[in-house]
Amino acid sequence: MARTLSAAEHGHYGEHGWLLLDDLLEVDVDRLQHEVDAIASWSGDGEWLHHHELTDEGPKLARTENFTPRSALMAHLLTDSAISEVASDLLGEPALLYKEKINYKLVGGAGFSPHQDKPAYPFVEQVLSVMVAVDDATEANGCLFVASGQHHHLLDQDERGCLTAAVVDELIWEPVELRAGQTLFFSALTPHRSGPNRSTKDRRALYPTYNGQSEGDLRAAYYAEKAEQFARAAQGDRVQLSLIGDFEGRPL
Ligand SMILES: O=C(O)CCC(=O)C(=O)O
Repeated sequence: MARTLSAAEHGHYGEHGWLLLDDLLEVDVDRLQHEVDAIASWSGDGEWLHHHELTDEGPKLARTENFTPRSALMAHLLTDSAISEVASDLLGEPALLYKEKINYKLVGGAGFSPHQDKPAYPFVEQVLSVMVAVDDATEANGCLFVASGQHHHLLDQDERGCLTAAVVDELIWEPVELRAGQTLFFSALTPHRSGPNRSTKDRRALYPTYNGQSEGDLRAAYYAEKAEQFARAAQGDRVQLSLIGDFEGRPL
């Protein structure tokens, strides 16, 4: 039977704009970690996208996207498991995978400026962001901080597509620490940010993004748009990972 949410879980999401669940991962954390290691090691030509950053310890992998076509395990976990069932329940209709990413945040990896995800997602109105912790995410290694109850509209953005300093100062930020294997669902309008990884262990996280079936299957259009925008983008002072400038990592 499909995993659906209780009234209390729906209530929490509706009030706060996020929901943390324990019991959705259908494989052992070791198996997930092993698959993330395998994806990180992919080289050569393929449709997947690796992005790197310069840390004080040298160049490191920051993100991989577009990996479900080549990973049966990830395709299962993100499109045909309790995670996508809960995404469907929250969207109120079958959830389709809009995009998928792994943020590695290896030791010394950079954080993300305060932002809402929605401006980074063209062609779509209702979007749900999800984080599956591959490693424990703590304040020391750069867990998310969220502003609860602020998921009803877009807030003022700066030229990077991140929240303005005035908005950031007004919001109340709370850390959301996750144990490896836990899943955090949050609205694409929920303001969030994260710090760098100042610990001695890597903090990897898997982020599927979903839209409702009524808006169509937009994954190919998203990756085509990303390729086009990246081909046109000039190198700046930050590594560009997405269609907004939220990542604070330095270019190689
Ligand atoms: O992984 C993190 O620390 C934050 C990620 C994030 O906010 C994003 O990718 O939009």
